[in-house]
Amino acid sequence: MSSKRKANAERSTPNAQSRTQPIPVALTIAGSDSSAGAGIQADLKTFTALGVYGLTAVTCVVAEIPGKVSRIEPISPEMVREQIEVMANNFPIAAIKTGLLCSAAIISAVARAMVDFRGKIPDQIPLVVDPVITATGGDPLLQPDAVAAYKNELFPLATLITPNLDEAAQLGANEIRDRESMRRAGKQLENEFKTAILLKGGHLPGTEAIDLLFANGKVVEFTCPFIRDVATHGTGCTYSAAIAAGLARGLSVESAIKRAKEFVSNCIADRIRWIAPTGSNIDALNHFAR
Ligand code: PXL
Repeated sequence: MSSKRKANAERSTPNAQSRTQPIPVALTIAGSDSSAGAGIQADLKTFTALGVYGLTAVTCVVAEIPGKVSRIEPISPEMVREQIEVMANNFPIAAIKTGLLCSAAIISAVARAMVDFRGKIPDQIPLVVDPVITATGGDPLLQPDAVAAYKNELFPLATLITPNLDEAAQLGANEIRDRESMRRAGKQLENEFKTAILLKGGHLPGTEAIDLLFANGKVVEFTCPFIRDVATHGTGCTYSAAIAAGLARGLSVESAIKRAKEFVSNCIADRIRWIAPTGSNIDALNHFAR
């Protein structure tokens, strides 16, 4: 290019310089939520809000509104693997999260892809597993026989697993009624799955949303005021995506969780609300809350 044309090109693209700056990359392997409050849509909004470039491997498509799942269709395990393979071969992925994985066959495909593409340095590419089993409204999202595949194939590869209290129970934790039983259950899961566990206590009675991190035999508590009267569809997805974003930016697991919890609380506090034709509220987290 002549020096004059080069100078013109540079003038017409004033931020060409900044576009070449590296931005951390995170991959989400999750389902599509047509109402965009949870799933891959929540993950991408979270990554974007936190300054991370998000890649996706879609595992299933869910037709739903907050509180009511209408239909789920899985993507073939081969196609899930191919999405991961193409991304891993071309982008400098710095963190990975999984959300809704739908079936045992997809969990197995994801676990095999993790072994193949995370290579021999899994510590440098953290994997956050959000073991999505049931939608906030109570509809089942994961096929019942898939829990065993989680335990046997994916959990051994995870840096952090982020169950809520219902998911903890379905993964075999003893009954959780209060903070003490929550501590016992978290330790039990950490010992069984041999990796860090973030047990999310949002459903416990009380004025605070308490989460406990069990890692390396230690317990760390994260607390935020509980925000009432907001339908919190997609909170778990947003939380795990925000943790993955923090890890992609080089934060420790503990710091990533602390920032992610603040981020989710802001998204809830600044929620968006519409009135449906039935007259009921439809709430969505505001991922771009100030
Ligand atoms: O919030 C859990 C969840 C995760 N992933 C997808 C979903 C939902 C909830 O409905 O649709 C794709």
